[in-house]
Amino acid sequence: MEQATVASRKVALITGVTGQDGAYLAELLLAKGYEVHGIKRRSSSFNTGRIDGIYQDPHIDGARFRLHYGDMTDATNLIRIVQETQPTEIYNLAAQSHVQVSFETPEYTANSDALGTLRLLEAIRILKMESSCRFYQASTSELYGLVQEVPQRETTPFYPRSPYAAAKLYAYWIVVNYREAYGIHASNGILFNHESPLRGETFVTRKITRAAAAIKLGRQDKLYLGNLDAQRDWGHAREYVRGMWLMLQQDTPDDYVLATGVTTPVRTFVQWAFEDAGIAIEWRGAGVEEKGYCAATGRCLIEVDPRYFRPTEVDLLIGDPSKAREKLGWSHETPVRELAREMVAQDLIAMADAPIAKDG
Ligand code: NDP
Ligand code: GDR
Repeated sequence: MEQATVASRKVALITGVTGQDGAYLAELLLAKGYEVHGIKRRSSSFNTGRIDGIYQDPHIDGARFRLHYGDMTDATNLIRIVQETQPTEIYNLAAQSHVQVSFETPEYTANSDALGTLRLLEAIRILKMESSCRFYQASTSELYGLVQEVPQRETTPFYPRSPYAAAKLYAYWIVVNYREAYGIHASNGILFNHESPLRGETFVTRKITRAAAAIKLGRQDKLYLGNLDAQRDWGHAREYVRGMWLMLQQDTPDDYVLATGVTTPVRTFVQWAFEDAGIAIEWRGAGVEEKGYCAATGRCLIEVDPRYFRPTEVDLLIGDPSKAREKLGWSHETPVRELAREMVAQDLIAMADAPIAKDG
């Protein structure tokens, strides 16, 4: 970078850059002229598929996108990366983000999602960057958990229902505390579910759109799902990362809900996705006996498998994004029905020669 002053430098550090949101955010910030640094984990296989399209060869002059090996469980590594990159904005998106998996790996989830957040905030303090570096925390509608109030807003009480949500609750409050204690410009984005063609394959929307495409193409026989009655407020990830950036452009840090204000049962999303793949579904039975049949052939294509039920479930999420609309000027654009259509269209292309998902 040339003679940029501290005030005009735009340097972002994104943890979780290889994930769905990280990929969209990196793309957005590069388009805005930022120098973007991302932390990726070492893996035995390639894990940069979502960001390959924006990769810049570091050997070429003027490259503005750089990746660093790191992990949220390694404090010294995080401190060193923050010191080396001197970011003006940190977006903490890295997390063990799968709710069901968190019941199986609760300690690891707490280490990466809760303590990982603390480690980054401490890096800011240790390096005396409290006034030069802003901080975004990927908080979640899972904090609301057991329904206390609908729609859920910034003032709705939290009641986490999984090890993931409990870890994110710690992260939420440590961000608030470091803001109040040390004056760090740190904000929580309480984001409701957001999806896209880049969504991880074991989250329910993508599992459904991939299966609808694979079944249509004759590459899969059946889709097994868990709780079809859960309701989620699903928006488009590309629009939500813009909200993250907006939060860090405000004069004062704060916490904001990003949501669409519309909720949809999992069962309806299944119906839409199969419809978009050209398969009309008829439902028969109820509860664990419920099955989805192809209306044209009578073949059973969808079956409930209790293995996918969670020990404690979040039944209903519907967010009120009024504060983000009024203070940030943010609102969602893509309705969930259109989102399902986009995801199925992409999966019909991708599934033509992709391997079939094993589990989810
Ligand atoms: P993804 O699961 O797609 O991405 C998670 C990212 O975190 C990946 O890059 C992953 O790396 C990385 N990661 C996981 N564990 C570690 C670790 N120990 N050290 C370093 N990196 C790690 O999540 P999303 O992009 O969907 O979500 C981004 C964030 O927003 C997460 O914190 C999630 O909990 C939160 N959130 C997501 C919502 C959503 O609907 N998508 C809603 C609300 C909050 P790798 O690629 O190697 O696995
Ligand atoms: P969620 O997303 O738990 O809301 O967390 P997910 O897509 O995993 O589940 C949504 C709902 O669908 C039900 N469900 C199934 N879920 C999965 N994964 N697989 C299935 O087969 C299945 N069948 C039914 C679930 O029980 C649930 O009710 C996501 C993650 O991105 C979090 O990181 C983020 O914080 C929240 O969204 C907001």
